[in-house]
This record gives sequence, structure tokens and C-alpha cells, in this order.
Amino acid sequence: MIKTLLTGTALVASLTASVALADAGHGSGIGEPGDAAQVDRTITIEMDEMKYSPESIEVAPGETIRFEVVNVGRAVHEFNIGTSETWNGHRGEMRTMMREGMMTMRSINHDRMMEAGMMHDDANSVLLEPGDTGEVIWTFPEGGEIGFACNVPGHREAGMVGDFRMGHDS
Ligand SMILES: [Cu+2]
Repeated sequence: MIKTLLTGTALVASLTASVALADAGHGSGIGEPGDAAQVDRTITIEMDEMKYSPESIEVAPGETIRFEVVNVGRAVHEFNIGTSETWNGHRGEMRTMMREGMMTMRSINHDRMMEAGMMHDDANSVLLEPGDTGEVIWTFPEGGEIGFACNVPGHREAGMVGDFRMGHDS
């Protein structure tokens, strides 16, 4: 009984954090969801165990990029555009998903995520099973410290993080 109550509380806290993160996304300077009709270029990113290729990407101010993300590894990985701050907020959500059986290290249970109301369809990220491909279309701000990271528990800590080099003249 106590265990169930604690789990329920954690889930609510996590969902609240998720909503706060969505709000922060618009005014916090990490950019905004891009328009598919306004894409300047497409970049393919491969995700493998604890690393991205490429792991550093130059972006021009205001540029809209379509990221084609391919999981070539054997574990579930995420491509999530943000900052340490947004990732720290998102980490609790990922832990909850693992604990509640919405995902394991190697698979994603989409039905369970739907049941729990956690669709995980944030525009700034894509979570993929091994062998899967997804996309993120993102419009970058005029500047700022932005990167990309995998928030599957333990992955960012193990170095699964990359950076955008902003402000390059193109
Ligand atoms: Cu990962």
C-alpha cells in the first residue's frame, strides 16, 4: 500500500516537471520546434552505446535543421536537444518510465506509456529502440549554450552527450 502511494506521487511529480519543462522550452533560449517546410538542411546522427556520431555540430543562428536520428546500438537511446538544466528535469521522468515498465534498457513499451499518459513526444527529442530511426525538426535560437544528450538512466553520465557550436557564419 505504501509502495503504491509513493509510486503514484512520483508519477504525478514527474508529470508536473514535464509540463514545467514544456513551458520553459519556449522562452528559455534552446530554440523551438521547426517547420518541416522551412528546413535548411538535414543532418544524420547515429546513436550507439554511450556516444553520438557526430558528437559536435555547427549550427547557424536561427537555422532550422531536420535531424535524422538512427539508433545503431543495442540499447534504447534518446536524442534530446537542451541544456544540463532541462536534462536534469527530464531525468526523473525517464527513471519513472523505467520503474513503471514503460521502457527497459532495450525496449520501449508504447502501450504502457499511452496508458500512463506519457507519450514522450516532446518536439525536442526522440527516444528510439535499437535499429529504429526517428526525426527531430528544430529551429535554433540566435545563440546560447545548447547541446544534445541521452537521458536513459546512466547514459548521459557515461558520456552520451554532444554539443552544438552556435554562431558560426554560414
Ligand atoms: Cu543512450
